Amino acid sequence: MPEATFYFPPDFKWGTATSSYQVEGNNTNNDWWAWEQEEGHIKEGHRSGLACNWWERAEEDFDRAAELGQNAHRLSVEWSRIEPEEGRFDDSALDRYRAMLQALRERGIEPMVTLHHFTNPLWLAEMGGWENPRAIPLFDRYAARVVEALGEFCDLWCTINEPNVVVFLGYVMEVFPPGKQDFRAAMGVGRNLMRAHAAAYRRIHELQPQARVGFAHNIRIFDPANPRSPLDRRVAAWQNRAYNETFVAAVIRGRWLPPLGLGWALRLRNTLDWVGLNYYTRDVVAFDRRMGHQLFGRNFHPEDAELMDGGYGELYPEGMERSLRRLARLRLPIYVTENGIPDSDDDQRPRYLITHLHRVWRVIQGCHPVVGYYHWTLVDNFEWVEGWTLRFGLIEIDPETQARTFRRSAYLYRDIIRANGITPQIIDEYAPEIRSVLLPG
Ligand code: IFM
Repeated sequence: MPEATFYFPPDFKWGTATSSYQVEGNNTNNDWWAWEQEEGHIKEGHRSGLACNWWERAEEDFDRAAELGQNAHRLSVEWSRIEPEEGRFDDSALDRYRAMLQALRERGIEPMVTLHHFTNPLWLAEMGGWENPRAIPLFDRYAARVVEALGEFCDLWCTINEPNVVVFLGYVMEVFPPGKQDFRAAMGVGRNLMRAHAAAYRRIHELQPQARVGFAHNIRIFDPANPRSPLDRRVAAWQNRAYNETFVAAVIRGRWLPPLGLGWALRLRNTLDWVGLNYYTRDVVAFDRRMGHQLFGRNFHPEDAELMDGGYGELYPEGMERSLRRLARLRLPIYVTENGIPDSDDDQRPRYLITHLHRVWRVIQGCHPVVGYYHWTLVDNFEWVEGWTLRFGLIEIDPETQARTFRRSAYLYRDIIRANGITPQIIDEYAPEIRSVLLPG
């Protein structure tokens, strides 16, 4: 009897994801550039600099994506380029993005455009960023300009990337700008981001009725360190609610759930056409009364966990399935808008890719509509506070010379896309050590 192939639906989208700041280079007019210049913020004093030089040469990497058979790409546009000063829009920046989207289309790659991926124009940061409710109408106006300019090439929009990450890393953990530890401000920022999402959702549909609009939600699994401890269970459940559930509840049910807020948010209700999952890893959580800013949870990795480079997290494919099954309850199309691993020598990535995609496949077998997968990422790029120390790319880059080298995983992803599934031959060639797990008997 022939061995099973894990086939994906015929119209499945296979892509990679990137963000403007991480790949374009010289994005000098935003809060992240300012943050980078301050000592101690970025590991080893690294700088984004020219990044992957996409502002000049994105098309060359689009060629590489096409060569690998990808039919989708998620990129973001940079607010600080498009609106360099409040109210002044730069048509030449929009033209560059039009050229990029056209280039993707010409290569048979469908673009998904993210409007906000972590960075804020300096002028917005100076007026208090997302703590200031004025950010909402300003984002709405910016979204309108982008859709008017780029709508000819794109109708798949992601309003905001990982609002929960913006909130927790910027306003609780002090590692993203503005580097605060202020829970009250954090929750205000979270509400404003979700209000901005809803405003943009409506605006985009007004301008482009056929548009499909969603946001990219980072889900992290939080499991109690000791499942028999009621306190560990309680803090894990709280972190889960705060991080994973409240943002989605606002835009699906039109409700603020604590700690994000309390009461109705009716204007926000039903403002998703699809939901995006960014899944990477899980934490185990133990109650610790000293960790008030983390809802009294101390987060760590299980002792026997296999870790990714730089302690980025546990390699935990089951979390992909658990996250997708949670989102499936929303009864909306799901894109895996990000999933990937920092692995500079590419010794874990093949296994990571196959096991995570196998989990996606399992969820699709349950008739849940996962419609696409965007691997993070196409080429190594500037990894925020980790600088260039973490390498997530299917393609390796030397940021000094800009030289590219395909990693083995790039060919693995190409072969999966070609087969539109995971075949026994692919497993044998790229990760024979997991054959007995995926193909028992
Ligand atoms: O590089 C980031 C991306 O910008 C947002 N999601 C997680 C990725 C890897 O850390």
